[in-house]
Amino acid sequence: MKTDYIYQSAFAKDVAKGLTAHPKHIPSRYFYDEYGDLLFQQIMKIPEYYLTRSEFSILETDREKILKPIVDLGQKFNLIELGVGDGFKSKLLLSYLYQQHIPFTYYPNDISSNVLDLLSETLKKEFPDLSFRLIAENYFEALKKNAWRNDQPSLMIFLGSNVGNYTENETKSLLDSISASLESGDQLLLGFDLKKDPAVILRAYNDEGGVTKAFNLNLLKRINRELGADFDLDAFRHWPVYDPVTGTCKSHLVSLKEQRVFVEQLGMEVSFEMAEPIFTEISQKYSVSDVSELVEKAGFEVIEVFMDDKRYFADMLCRK
Ligand code: AVJ
Repeated sequence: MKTDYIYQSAFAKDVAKGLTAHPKHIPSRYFYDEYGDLLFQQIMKIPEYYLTRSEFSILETDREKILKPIVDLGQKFNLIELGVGDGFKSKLLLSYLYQQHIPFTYYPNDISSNVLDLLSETLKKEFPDLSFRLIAENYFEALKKNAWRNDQPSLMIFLGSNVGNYTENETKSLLDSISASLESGDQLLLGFDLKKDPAVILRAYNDEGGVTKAFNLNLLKRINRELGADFDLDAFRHWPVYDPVTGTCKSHLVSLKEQRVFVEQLGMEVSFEMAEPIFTEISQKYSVSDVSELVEKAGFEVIEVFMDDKRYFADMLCRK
């Protein structure tokens, strides 16, 4: 007889589902616990991980042009940010608006309440008069609750190629939800990583220093700690792959032997065959026309596309 466990958390439920699926998988949103947040902040600084620096340079160079259409409406507006993280890049936009005394309310969202607490401290220090409200939810929940709905226009920003963490169908439904949460005339700034030399892409997910490997393995560490599992982290290999046909970069943890892992809180033993993978993350790469098509299907028109000098990364400004 099979025992039915009532799982405590969404994490427990998703891990139970993912480790009994074929192929096994763990959703990438679970990277971001306290240690994972720290590792991701390190990743953003490693030489191979060009994404953050590329987007930073776009926002630094073009922030005035990017913000002009919303500022030109001449009204107080909502600046809603999905997946803010440490806000390192967003602060370029915030500081521009703040210094020009342009009125807006900031709604930073992240799945990690840890990262939002840290952000809240730095916002109060750096922008003492800024009005902001934290939204600690996953994107879909945040969009559904729509806590920013009022009669002001909105600019929603979704930076860092966070949109790349989804399958094509999930991306479509995420963009539909974004569109549904906005009013006609509202704007969206969407940051995405561009297709480029596959060697450059693969190195970004397989850095020499092994930070990305630690980030990936942190999923198993988290299952060990939060769900009482006994994963041996040395028995799994970090294995990213990039397919230049589809533009999909995928990360895996591959079992280096036949092994069994016990997950106490799930009352579950998980067996791995030799070389069996756990699929952990998608980081989709796009062409500008791929993304134009996606946003247009979700009911947006493209206003302008901003790129860095190397054309590694793009921020697309759209209007609903
Ligand atoms: C935060 C989702 C944009 O996919 O590039 C970095 C996460 N994973 N290194 C990405 C990540 C491995 C990152 N995003």
